[in-house]
Amino acid sequence: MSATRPASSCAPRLVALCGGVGGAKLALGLERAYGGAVSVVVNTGDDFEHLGLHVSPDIDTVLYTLGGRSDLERGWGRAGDTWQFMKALHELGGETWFQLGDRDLAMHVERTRQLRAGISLTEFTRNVAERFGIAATILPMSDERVETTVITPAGALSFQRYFVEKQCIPVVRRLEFRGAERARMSDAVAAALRNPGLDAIIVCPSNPYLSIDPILAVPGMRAALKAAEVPVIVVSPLIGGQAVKGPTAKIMAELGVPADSRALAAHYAGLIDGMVIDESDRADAAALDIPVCVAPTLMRTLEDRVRLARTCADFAMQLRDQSARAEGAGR
Ligand code: FO1
Repeated sequence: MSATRPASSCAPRLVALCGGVGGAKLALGLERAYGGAVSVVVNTGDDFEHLGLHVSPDIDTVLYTLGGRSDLERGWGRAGDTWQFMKALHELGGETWFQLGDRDLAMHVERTRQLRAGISLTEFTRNVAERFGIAATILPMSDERVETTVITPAGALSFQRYFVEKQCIPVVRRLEFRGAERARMSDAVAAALRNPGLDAIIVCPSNPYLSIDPILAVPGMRAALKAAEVPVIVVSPLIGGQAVKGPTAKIMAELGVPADSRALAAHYAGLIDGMVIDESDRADAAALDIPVCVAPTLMRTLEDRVRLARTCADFAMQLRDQSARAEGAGR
């Protein structure tokens, strides 16, 4: 980070990096707090072709969450969905391991149709966000396919086979982001990161290995985050050494990494300027050699989401001011 730019006087302009359920909660808080000043760069490494349809689970989780249409209980899919299609598919002996609700199905059918007609994933996502009345800009990390692949002792599993069909039970030896080397950061993501008015970048409390690393694997992404010259802060997905939901702690153990804030900071070393950790992990703060903000990070209610969003933005602005002062003093 360098502090060459003056702090903006209105809502801080933020870019958030986000995966599915956990990340979307903070993205919602950021959107409610700062509206159109927020751009959310979303992981598409979970995307896959299923039943002939292009499914983008993390994009949809963010769209449904920010668009007030998500099933809050499950965290994914649409609120009030019905399952007639799945029942009929089951009757026909079709593949039912991945559940597509009747309303959710409309998203996949329409996205597939538009992608085949030459509309980019970025454009499709922008149009849906507009129709859902979402103020924030929601950006797929790339318009090209990147396939998160889980390498287990029994071989390679595509992400959804690992996550949904095998329920994250296989041991993770390694993760591969197939196609990432050929993927291009979309122009919209590049523009959001190059925006001269950008104030901070926030890495949401998403799984670092499954949700954030695919974003960082897109060529040029790490360089663009650095070149933005704004504070980059990460919100730990761990609370008391455990993930609120999902396999973060399990994967860390399987990769031989302790499930704590220090290991997360080491994972993001060279990229982040500060970390937000939960109050229950307060003891970890002393072991971190980057600035730390200790705050309640469990997001049960909308108020929790907005409060954490404001805490993150305030912390990032503090880092920016400190860096400006240090630069001024060094002159
Ligand atoms: N998660 C499940 O655990 N089981 C499912 O059957 C399932 C279906 C599904 C359909 C559409 C969608 O957008 C998401 C869906 N998810 C399902 C969630 C998804 O696997 C995960 O949210 C992510 O990919 C991890 O972030």
